[in-house]
Amino acid sequence: MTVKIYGPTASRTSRALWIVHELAIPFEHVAVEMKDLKGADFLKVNPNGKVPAIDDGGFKLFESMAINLYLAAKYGKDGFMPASIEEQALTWQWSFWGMTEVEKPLLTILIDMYMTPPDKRKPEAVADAQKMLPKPFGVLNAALAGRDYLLGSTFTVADLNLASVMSWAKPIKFDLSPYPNIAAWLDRCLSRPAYKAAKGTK
Ligand SMILES: N[C@@H](CCC(=O)N[C@@H](CS)C(=O)NCC(=O)O)C(=O)O
Repeated sequence: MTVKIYGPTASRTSRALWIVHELAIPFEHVAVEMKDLKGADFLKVNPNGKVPAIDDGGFKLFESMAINLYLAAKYGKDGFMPASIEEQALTWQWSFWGMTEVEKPLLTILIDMYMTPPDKRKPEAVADAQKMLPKPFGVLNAALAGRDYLLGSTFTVADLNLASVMSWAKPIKFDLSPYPNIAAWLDRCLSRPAYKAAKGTK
């Protein structure tokens, strides 16, 4: 059985591509273009008209974090999805936290820097977004003190999900020097061969 992964690599689809490489899950990458997301064919896969979305043998799922938690629970091994309910809850915690506390400000800055013509940029929105990040980054930096990964010494789906969101700190050149634990953890996660393999897809 192959899992179909829908969406271009240069989108949140890279999160799902990372996990299928990480877990060596057989997959088919359907690099549907952004312009086709509201077409009837793709709306049958994800009625929201957004990527990523997957089809795992007829089971369809959207939302990047839900997709990765599902794939980890179904195909993970060696603790990639931790066994205890408490550690599983921590993977949900960090996945939701990434989406609710840091994704939006990081994306605001990224879009302004790379996807917005200079005359349409909004420096006030970027300044507001910059101000939103130190508080959650302080929380994450403290959580990573004395450990290599979010749950301890092993790379899990919690790290993959959160690092996939935090990876946007790189293209926006966010100064992580006040957060040395985050800087080291992010480099550790993003140097994984599976991350690089995922970024190399179309
Ligand atoms: N919360 C969703 C966000 C999905 C999303 O907005 N994806 C973007 C691409 S990165 C998209 O499909 N945009 C097209 C649109 O909003 O019309 C997730 O994490 O999967």
